[in-house]
Amino acid sequence: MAALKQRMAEIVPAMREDIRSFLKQYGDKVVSEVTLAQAYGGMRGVKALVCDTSEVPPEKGLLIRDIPIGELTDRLPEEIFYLLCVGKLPPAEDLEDLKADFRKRAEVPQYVWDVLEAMPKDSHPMCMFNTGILVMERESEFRKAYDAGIKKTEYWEPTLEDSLNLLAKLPALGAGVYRLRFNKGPRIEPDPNLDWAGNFGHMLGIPDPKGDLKDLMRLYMVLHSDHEGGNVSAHTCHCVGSALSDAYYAVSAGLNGLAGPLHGLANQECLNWILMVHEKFGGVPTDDQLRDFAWETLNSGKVIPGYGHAVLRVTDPRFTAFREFGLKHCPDDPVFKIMSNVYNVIPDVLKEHGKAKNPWPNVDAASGSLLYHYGMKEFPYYTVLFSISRAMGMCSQLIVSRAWGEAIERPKTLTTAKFKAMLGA
Ligand code: AMX
Repeated sequence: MAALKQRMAEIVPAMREDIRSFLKQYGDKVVSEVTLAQAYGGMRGVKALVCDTSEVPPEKGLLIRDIPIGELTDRLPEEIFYLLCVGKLPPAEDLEDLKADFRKRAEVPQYVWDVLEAMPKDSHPMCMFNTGILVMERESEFRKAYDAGIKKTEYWEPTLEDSLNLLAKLPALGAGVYRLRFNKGPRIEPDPNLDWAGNFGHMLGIPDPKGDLKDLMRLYMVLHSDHEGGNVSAHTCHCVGSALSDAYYAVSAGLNGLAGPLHGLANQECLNWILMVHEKFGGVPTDDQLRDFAWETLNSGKVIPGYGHAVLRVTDPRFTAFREFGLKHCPDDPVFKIMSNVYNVIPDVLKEHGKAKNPWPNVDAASGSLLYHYGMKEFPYYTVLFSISRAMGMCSQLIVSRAWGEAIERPKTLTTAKFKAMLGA
């Protein structure tokens, strides 16, 4: 049995028992209350979902299984996926096993390319990427096992199998979409000596003489891997998965949410804003010019992209990690410089503006300028990068919730008339 599956098999019975007895003892305790504003306002802050893979304390930023993301920036995405699932970083032999396992499962079936090649040439890369995932649903081991009558306590096993099969293929699928959609020439074969994210960088086919782009892809995949369970993509994946739809259906559903401009698509807006600054000032502006341009943006009723967050109340540690990468590898790149200088100016502007609860940058403020520097200039593609990474979080959440036997989601809705009657309005 593969090492990751073996470790999961060792921890799942105790996890299931722990949650069962916790619920038995405390199941009727109140953990959250809901105001009318929350019911109409995206359920913001309502504590009504469980996610054990990661957590985002507002004053700290992302913790993966209690480890701050800033301490994981030198790790490989394979290590992060193992950590998300098992709760511990892998020992060297387990890591090698997982890397080999991903390599073994990496080939994307030809029928996927046939479908993608038949799509209209102006299809959005996210739609192509997601179509690729959905069309592979016929491979699902979970669906086969379910149809054959698998026991509930074993659901996590074919879910892990589906997750490994799916995740292993995402670098090739993502790189294939890039090359097909943006006319970059034929697909590039994987390099058997490279890791999962390094291979993705390789298969994109962007010149990378020093290997920096591969390092950026490793970092990118680590930083975006998971962000609790309540964001649109994770929650959607979870909700669809709770119906026992398999990982292909559930992850694809989650990624359809990631494609939205208020969620994963935001990163392309950030770079647009920086490039607007670059064009307007013919290069890197002074701090005073930046400040004036920020006020112009705000006074025209727009937001400063890349700043603010629904949960965080500090600088996103993922932003810090990207900025440090840029300071090390491309400190003189003008677009990176603007991005970096913006950080010196915008928080004070937003504080003075007085609306945003969080005046600090989020992860999306930094990533685009680095991708741009390395020659990936096709903005609509950026969310596909995010998707390849976030699929690790979605899959791990799905595996863990299947392992302890989560129920199908079914919150109660009321009509506005009923709410009014309830409150005597
Ligand atoms: N610039 C200007 N105004 C901002 C702002 C910003 N960067 N961030 C928040 N505000 C405003 C909001 O628009 C809101 O105004 P309103 O009362 O007139 O509607 C007010 O401040 C309060 O908002 P909030 O509670 O601080 O934020 P939120 O939880 O409603 O929204 C977010 C969070 C990220 C959507 C918002 O900060 C924003 O639009 N930021 C810019 C876009 C962005 O960076 N998106 C990436 C998010 C990360 C991700 O999911 N990928």
